[in-house]
Amino acid sequence: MTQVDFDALIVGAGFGGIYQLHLLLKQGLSVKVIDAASDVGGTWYWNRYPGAMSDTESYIYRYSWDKEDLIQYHWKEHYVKQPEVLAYLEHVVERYDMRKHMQFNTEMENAQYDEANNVWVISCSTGEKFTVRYLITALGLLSKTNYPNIPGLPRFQGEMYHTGKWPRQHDFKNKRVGIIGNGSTGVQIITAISKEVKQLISFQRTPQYSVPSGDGPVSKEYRDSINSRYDQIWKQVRNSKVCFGFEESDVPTMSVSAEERERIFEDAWQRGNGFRFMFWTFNDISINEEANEEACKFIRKKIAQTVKDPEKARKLTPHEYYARRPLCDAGYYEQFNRPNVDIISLKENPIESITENGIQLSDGTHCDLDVLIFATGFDAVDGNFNRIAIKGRKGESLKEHWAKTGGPTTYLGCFVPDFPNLMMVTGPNSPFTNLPPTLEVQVEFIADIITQAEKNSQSKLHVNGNSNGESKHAGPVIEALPEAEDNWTRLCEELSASSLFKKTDSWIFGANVPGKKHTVMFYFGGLAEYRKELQKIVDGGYTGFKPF
Ligand code: FAD
Ligand code: NA7
Repeated sequence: MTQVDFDALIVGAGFGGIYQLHLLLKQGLSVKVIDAASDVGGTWYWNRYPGAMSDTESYIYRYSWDKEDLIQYHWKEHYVKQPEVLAYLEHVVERYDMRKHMQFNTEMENAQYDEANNVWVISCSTGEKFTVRYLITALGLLSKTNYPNIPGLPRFQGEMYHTGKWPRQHDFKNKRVGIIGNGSTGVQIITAISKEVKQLISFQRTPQYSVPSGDGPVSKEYRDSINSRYDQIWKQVRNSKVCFGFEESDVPTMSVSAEERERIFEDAWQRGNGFRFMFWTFNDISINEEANEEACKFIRKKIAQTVKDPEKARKLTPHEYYARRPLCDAGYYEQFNRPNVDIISLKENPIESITENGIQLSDGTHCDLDVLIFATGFDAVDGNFNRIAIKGRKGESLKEHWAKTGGPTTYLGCFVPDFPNLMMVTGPNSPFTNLPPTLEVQVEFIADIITQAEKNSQSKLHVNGNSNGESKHAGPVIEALPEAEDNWTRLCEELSASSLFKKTDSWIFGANVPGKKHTVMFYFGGLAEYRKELQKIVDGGYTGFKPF
């Protein structure tokens, strides 16, 4: 049997990689985690921009598996801010003494499956090579930054930042700041820095719908009440669709009177949270055009009521479907009432070029800037897989495999045929939800399938071991069948067919990066249904996999 450095290599030290390490260590495997970052945290290591925070409520933006820690580890407000999430993940790593299994500043550059020996050989930016039996990627679906290709960009002499690669320090006082991008990140950073900068210009390509987050301090009574109900809470979350801690509505928008609709939307607006507004109010906002327009009209009315300058309000008002990841904010539209905050509609007045000291617009206006911030998002979901070469059974890379299948296809979001013993946490076509609960389900499934395969392998070893006690068997091979990948892809396509998300250009369908194929990249069936699918597979003796 080939000598291995570790049983498993996990790539990525965010929410997914940390939990995967915890479980595999518990199973007695030797495991190493590597990350390109210089410390743990993943998303919350890289995204240190002002205003960075979760848009899932604090009490469920965390792990569910350590009840004592859940109850004892404090959270102050309804939403956890970036420093708190980072501190939480660091705390979990310390609590379970996991750091000694982690190596930072180490990027996986390529990985090659060695079929003869049934091992993966991974080459890293440090020059190191690791030979392992299992390769588990927890690369993050929002971690490869997307920079716009705007003429003149390298000429800019001021400070330049991407929100997804934010430095530890910045100082924007008395500076003129331009921000390109107004998705979740743009909305957060604009809301956070408007009051401290000399001037802020939002360069907006497509206006989006945002609702209040409902953030604020939590009382001791509220926390105690959550703590006393955690078992119920996680049960509800795992049996829901989007896992945001509320019961999703089963009421169609147009089945109630106009007054009742208004009351329900207003209630959701007052409670706060984007997912609540989209999925708790009615059951068809994301799939029915008429229902969607009702939600749009409500939010447009709120924008008109909030933004005093009619010209700014006009530019901020969206007219497309309300069908992107639903945004929420702590006073985004209000910022445009400040005299130092302005907005340019790039559809009306496109950027001609970036200059040494600002942005030149097509109408001849030059915006002088000291700081330029790109809140332009990520090459999401498959971006991190495509930039490195992960080569499977036939020496074919994932990128090549996906070029053949027509998109980033997987079985269950975790497995790909011809890539034995490669497992992905939140790979393409994973559930579209609040992520920690989904990450946990996938991490547990991966840990379980490895345990089962190891057990099977031990019994085979018992039967086949030779007289020297050496194995003729090179360890288990966990590999999805091509038809399982096809069926999963078809299911994901069917589930997204009626979604207005599909008709709207955003990262969710790969439509935010020029040249990237617009294709299904998520399972829209919800976590409850996803868990049922997994259970069926286990009950069937791991259907969809080659026997192992
Ligand atoms: P990540 O946290 O992205 O970690 C992946 C790690 O892999 C990174 O540290 C990266 O450096 C490393 N890596 C990637 N490629 C390589 C390589 N080749 N070699 C070595 N290391 C590599 N989700 C929610 O559910 N709710 C929210 O409220 C929410 N808010 C968010 C806010 C922001 C600003 C962002 C960007 C994302 C947010 N998300 C949210 C999504 C968030 O990414 C997930 O919730 C979660 O943090 C993902 O954890 P992960 O472990 O899968 O990946
Ligand atoms: P998003 O949601 O992809 O938003 C990116 C924003 O950047 C969006 O407003 C884009 O406009 C804009 N953008 C991108 N490229 C350009 C160019 N070339 N010119 C002008 N504007 C551009 O990324 P976020 O980081 O905000 O959020 C991603 C997820 O991370 C989010 O859902 C949370 O889960 C955390 P567009 O709309 O494409 O016209």
